[in-house]
Amino acid sequence: MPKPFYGDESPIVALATPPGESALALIRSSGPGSVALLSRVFSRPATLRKAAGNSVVYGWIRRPRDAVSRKTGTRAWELIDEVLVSVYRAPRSYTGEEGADITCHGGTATVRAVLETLEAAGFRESLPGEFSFRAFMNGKLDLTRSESVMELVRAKTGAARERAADRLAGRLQGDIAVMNRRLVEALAETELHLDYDEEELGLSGEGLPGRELVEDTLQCLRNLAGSWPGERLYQEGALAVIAGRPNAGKSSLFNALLGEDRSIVTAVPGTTRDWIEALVNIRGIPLRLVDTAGLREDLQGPPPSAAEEGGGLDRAEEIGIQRSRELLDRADLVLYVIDGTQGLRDEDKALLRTHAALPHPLILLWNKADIAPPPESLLPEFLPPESLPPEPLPPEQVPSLPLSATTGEGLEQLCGAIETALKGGIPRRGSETGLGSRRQKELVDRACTALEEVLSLAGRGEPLDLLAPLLREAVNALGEITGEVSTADILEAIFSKFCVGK
Ligand SMILES: Nc1nc2c(ncn2[C@@H]2O[C@H](COP(=O)(O)OP(=O)(O)O)[C@@H](O)[C@H]2O)c(=O)[nH]1
Ligand SMILES: [Mg+2]
Repeated sequence: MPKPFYGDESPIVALATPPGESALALIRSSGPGSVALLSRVFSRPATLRKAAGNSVVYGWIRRPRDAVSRKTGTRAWELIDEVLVSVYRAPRSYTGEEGADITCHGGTATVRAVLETLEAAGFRESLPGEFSFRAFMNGKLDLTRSESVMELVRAKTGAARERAADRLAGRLQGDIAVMNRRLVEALAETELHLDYDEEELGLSGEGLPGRELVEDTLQCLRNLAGSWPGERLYQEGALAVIAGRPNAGKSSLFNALLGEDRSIVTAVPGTTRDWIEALVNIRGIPLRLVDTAGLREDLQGPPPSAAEEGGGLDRAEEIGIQRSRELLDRADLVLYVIDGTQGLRDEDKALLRTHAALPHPLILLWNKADIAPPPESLLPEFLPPESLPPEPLPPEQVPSLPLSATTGEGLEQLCGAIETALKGGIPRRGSETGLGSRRQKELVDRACTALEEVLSLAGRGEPLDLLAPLLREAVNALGEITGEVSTADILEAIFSKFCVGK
């Protein structure tokens, strides 16, 4: 069989629901002739073949028994599963092609048997994102909407879903189309002037035709580019590491934020030997929260040599601590827990100084506030200035909060502080459209750079034939965002990141 490729027209199938045990599973198929092909392994072939688009047909998936059993007179068909088939007729389907969704029972063996039957009948297993690829090729979705489909599949929080749904509804596509039209207009005017003598048209110096159009569009594009840090946060989430001395209450905080007892909490220092990660939703931001092994002061130096081993700490705890440090390097945010009953120890100061070298924001938590009231003012005497990170928040703004991981006091304030810390440098935005992928952001940047250059060259009175190619470059970048301008390898790179069945 030839290697399948995006863009061939063969009938394809894929399981669209997660594999495993479930009441029902959805297997989708698409491609010219796919309904007739399916009817070959369906208990009511004629009904299925005649079914109108957007209708549902009840029946069984079945497969022919082999020749030997046919001779022995047993039933010619083996029944595989009782199913409902939703029929689509071109162009009224997700892909724009004829197709059928098969709702079968969700057992692993059942799904496998149905898929095998369909493949034996002539369907081929789809490539990742191939359904969406076909939808794009058939003009059903532009690239921004195709990408938002995957965003919806991956959305971890309600806020992330809302943003993706906005893009699926075509809002970003619409905004890009408006900008594109303006630039094309500016380009057309520029090219028109190229065909004539500039003197004749009365142009001089800064005469970039459609200059205002270019300036307005550049401003809109800059706003759009500015949306990405925020959008990215909702899509990709952030990594927050809980750090602090052993017994400070890190695992208790982890559990409190999770709302369940995932991490072992004991009164013996060093219980959390490695690290534990969980995904929590903090004000709509998907936060990967990590509970680490305590970072002990006596371990601040290089790891002990083999000869020194066998001292106070066992190997497992050492490895855990090493991993904690690596995690801290990658963190977007550190929640530093101080044991209120012990106060700020030299060990804490040393650790805070280590964090000061890292660029991520820090939130200090005075834990066990229920039994150890926090000092009158946590700042400044509580926090030695040299222990504070210079970026991204100035020292006086490092949030420090009293907390009780066991009673839950201070947790709400902590969630607010996490949101503020992560959105620190991100401007607050209203209901404006936002970008949905890094790819889109890069193209918007490319368009901005080209337009900035157009304006700067025009300002210096450079001739129009130097400006026109730059305008065209911006138009092409916008066209690539929606997919109007695309090449096979760009498309393949985008859709191959999708999951199979989408
Ligand atoms: N009273 C009180 N005890 C706490 C609080 N947080 C943690 N603890 C206790 O402190 C001990 C150590 O907690 P744990 O979460 O295991 O600390 P870790 O070593 O930093 O992970 C346990 O006995 C907890 O019950 C708190 O807010 N108030
Ligand atoms: Mg712990």
